[in-house]
Amino acid sequence: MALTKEQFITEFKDMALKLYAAPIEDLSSQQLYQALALLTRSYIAQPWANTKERYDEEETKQVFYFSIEFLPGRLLQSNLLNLGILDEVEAGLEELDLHPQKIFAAEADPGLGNGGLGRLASAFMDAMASVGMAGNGNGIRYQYGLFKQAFVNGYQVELPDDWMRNGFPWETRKENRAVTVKFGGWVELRPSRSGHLRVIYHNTDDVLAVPYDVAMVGYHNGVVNNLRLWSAEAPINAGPHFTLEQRERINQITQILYPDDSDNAGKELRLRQEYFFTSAGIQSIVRHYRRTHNSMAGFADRVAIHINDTHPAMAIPELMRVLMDDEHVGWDEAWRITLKVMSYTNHTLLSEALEVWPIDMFSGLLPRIYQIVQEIDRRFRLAFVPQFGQAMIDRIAPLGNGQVRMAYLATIGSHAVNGVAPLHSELLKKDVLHDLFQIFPERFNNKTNGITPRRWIQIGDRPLAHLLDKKIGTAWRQNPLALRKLHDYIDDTRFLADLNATKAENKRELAKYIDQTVHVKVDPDAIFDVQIKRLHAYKRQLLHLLGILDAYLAIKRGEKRPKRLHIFGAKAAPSYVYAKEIIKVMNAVADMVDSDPDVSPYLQVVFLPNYGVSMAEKIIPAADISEQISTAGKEASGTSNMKLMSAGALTLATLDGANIEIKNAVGDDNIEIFGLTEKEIAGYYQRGDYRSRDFYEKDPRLHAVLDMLVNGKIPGIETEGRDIYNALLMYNDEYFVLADFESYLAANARLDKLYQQPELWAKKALVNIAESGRFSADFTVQRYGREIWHVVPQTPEDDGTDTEG
Ligand code: 9GP
Repeated sequence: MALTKEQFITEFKDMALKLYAAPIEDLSSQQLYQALALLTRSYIAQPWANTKERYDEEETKQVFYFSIEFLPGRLLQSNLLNLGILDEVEAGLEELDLHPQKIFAAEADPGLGNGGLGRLASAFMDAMASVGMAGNGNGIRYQYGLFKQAFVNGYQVELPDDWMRNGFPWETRKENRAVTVKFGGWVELRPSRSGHLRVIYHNTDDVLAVPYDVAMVGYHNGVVNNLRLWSAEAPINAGPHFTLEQRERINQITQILYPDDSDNAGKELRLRQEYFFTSAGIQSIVRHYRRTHNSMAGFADRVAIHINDTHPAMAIPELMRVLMDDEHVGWDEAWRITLKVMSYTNHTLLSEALEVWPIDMFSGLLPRIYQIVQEIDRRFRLAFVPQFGQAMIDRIAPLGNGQVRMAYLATIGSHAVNGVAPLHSELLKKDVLHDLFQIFPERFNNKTNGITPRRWIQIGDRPLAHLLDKKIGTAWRQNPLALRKLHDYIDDTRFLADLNATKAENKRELAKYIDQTVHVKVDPDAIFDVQIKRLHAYKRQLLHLLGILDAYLAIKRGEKRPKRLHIFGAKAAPSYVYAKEIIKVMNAVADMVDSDPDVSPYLQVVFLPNYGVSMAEKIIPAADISEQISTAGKEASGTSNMKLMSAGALTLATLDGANIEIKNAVGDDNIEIFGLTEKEIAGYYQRGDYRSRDFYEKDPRLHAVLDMLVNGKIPGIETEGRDIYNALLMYNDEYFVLADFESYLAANARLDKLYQQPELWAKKALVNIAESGRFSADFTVQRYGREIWHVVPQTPEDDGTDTEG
């Protein structure tokens, strides 16, 4: 859109006055943010309405991305960027003597997601709008995010993430689009006079699902898509017998992301959440469709629904329910439509993340849905037992072992099933969904994850963005494949020095931020070695920690090394004791290193609390090394690996997830690979001959490091150190940390050496930036669009460079 600086200044002052009846000089950063957000919304309103109208008029096929998490990050800057008015707005604010970055920082990160899964969903929202695809999100409007992480005495403490405290100016409440979601009670099936089955519900607990819509603005293309978030409310005519307790139970549904599910009540609440947003989404999609169509026959030509991980897998029986019970479509036709509409992405091979529900709970809470799942199960068995045998079908039918198995249900009810990196997609076929692959081989495919360089470079890394503009022009901002032009400058000494200078500038900025947030002074000349992701044993923050302890001992012995600053950001799930123990030990090691004058000139460790999208925007541009060190075969894809690469960090990686594609993209010389391969690990499993103790016995460095966990050298970790020591030695190190220790150290030593040659380092950084464009989510969603959703993407065109296989 077009907006001059002067126009902006007038409109902004006007908006601030209308909102606060005060001149801008008197407003706080939060108030300025609110005024600016509302003004920005007013710019979005018309293209938002136009986009909707166009989709309806042209009967565009629409994608609905169902996800229990979205992690959009702050929206103000990104909306201004995508509208094409960021520069004008910043110039205007500066002219008013205001600090744009201070105002942007007043925005709370939406607490609607927690990790890679949610961030990917939001990257897809941004990408779909930006390539002109009609893509909508469907999720939950959580009052509270997962939790706000603080450290007390080195321990993780979980505080409420009251992210909506100051309101969420980007949302629009649409009570005229509310729907009712039914729980519990019982159903009666009665033939009606017209021959249809009448489904009569008795004694249900009804919940009103009220949608809040958030605009998803496309980059410089006038497209604005919709993210619909559902909030649970008491029914309007709840009647005199509606108790406070009932009201409370309803409020709970959308109160918090991932409520504690360590007991049955918590589990049931999660099931309620899942059905709630899935049912509300399906009902609203069908209702919208039916406004302009008098039958459901063409539904699958106009609608694609994507199941992001299994949380929304109930979309399958729910669509069947609506088609049959409300629209009176027969089973066969309803199933044909459902299969054509639904597609499913699996995001993990970890068994604990493959959801199952106890049948008692499921059938009690969702009696009609359970009947439909039973019928899906019955027909599945009938169709495939003759060819594949009872034993195999028993293993993979939707119902089995007293459970509803959501990954199997999702696979059976979708026409496409994908993993998120080639290795992961292969392992799905080989392992977790192997039997289903035998039956439906044509459904399985890979769609490697992607990221949005708009947020990570254009917004997050402005020094780099400006340098790129100067050297290769601005085409990369529209089409990130244009970053490849950087290869032409691989021998341009001046440019390589400039690249190093932007990194140095970003490191100084991060050093300031670290000082402000945790009051630790770090040396901006150190190597910034970054590991930012959820804390999980398979991601092996512990291996990184053992490496730090080894460096500590080496420096104590008098070895000289280039100074390294290890930066961690990670939340542990509140009930994940082992992960929390690792956090405690990390914090203890950070203190120990910091207070040792022999060591602190060469080594520093900082664990930044409450890692999230906004913090990532600060850390990533400053990273020299990106640690992607999961046990091979365990990380489905990863996306921080892609973001860090695009900032020119060198990846220190195992051959896992999308690391493999990064390696293929940059070549062996521009990435540091170490560790066991997935095949080698599978070999250990098959033979059953992994003995972690052998590594401990034969490697004196490892021995010394592990002993530190229990010999009192690290203060305050008696219990935690012992538990970790035992997990590694007595319980045989489930994630092969000890097996990979030696090669991890060797890879680190190579990086230390390389850092002594700044120009060579910069060349490798350059190759990483140049090749990062292929990981743009714009291309990822175009592949989904072409191959799964069958919608036609518009701009900009993928050049066919495929990262798959
Ligand atoms: O653990 C995966 C991560 O590897 C992947 O990048 C991300 C997005 O596909 O999904 C994560 N999975 C989950 O968060 C839960 O399945």
